Amino acid sequence: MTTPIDLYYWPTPNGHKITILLEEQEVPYQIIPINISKGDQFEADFLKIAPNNRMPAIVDHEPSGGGEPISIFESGAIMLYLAEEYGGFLPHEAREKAEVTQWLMWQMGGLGPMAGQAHHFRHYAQDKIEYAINRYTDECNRLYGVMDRRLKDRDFLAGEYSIADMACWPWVKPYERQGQDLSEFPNLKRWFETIEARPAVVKAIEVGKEYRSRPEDMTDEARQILFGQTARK
Ligand SMILES: N[C@@H](CCC(=O)N[C@@H](CS)C(=O)NCC(=O)O)C(=O)O
Repeated sequence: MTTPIDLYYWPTPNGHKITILLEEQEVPYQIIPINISKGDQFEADFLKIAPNNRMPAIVDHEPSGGGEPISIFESGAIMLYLAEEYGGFLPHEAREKAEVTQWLMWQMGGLGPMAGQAHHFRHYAQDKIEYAINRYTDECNRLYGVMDRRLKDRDFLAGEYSIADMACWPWVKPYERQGQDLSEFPNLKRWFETIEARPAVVKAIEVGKEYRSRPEDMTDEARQILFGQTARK
């Protein structure tokens, strides 16, 4: 590969998934920061790649089949593409592959959205709505329980360390902000600490550290950009 993958990125759990995979694969990439608090996700050039105005997204300038660059949005689709194109962390055999893809989809459709809402109502919402806080904190707790039971008799969520683990791990990382206590989930805690210690993961989490900000520091302008979105504007 002579041209690195373009990674449209901001240091959030969905962004971390992709830096973790690229670091594990040792695939060269360059970061293109998408400052979601400033509205970079609405720039016309970015929307051509990511019409849902969300990062992460990638452009692979040298796909193995040749031809035009391939652009991809949605972190799960990006992980599947990178694993298939650059190897590792996704088995080829149908049964083993299905194990991984179901846990990847579980993260995409369950853990990510629910934990995201827990973060929102616990930390970003200015009105502290008890029903919403309890609803998403409890749902996170249930999902952590699903992972904990799954990890009772295995090291990783689906066979060997895979893109399913890499997708879930960044969403467990801010567990305290989701109102969770890992000591309630001993198998999940072991899994979490094992992955946390991997050199590629340590490196991946450092990427874009300088851009990180805390919910408490969010400006009114950023709040409007992130939480004032409708189809009309
Ligand atoms: N399902 C998408 C979710 C991506 C997503 O929600 N990204 C957030 C940051 S974690 C974002 O770009 N937000 C910008 C916005 O809300 O306008 C994925 O997994 O890629």
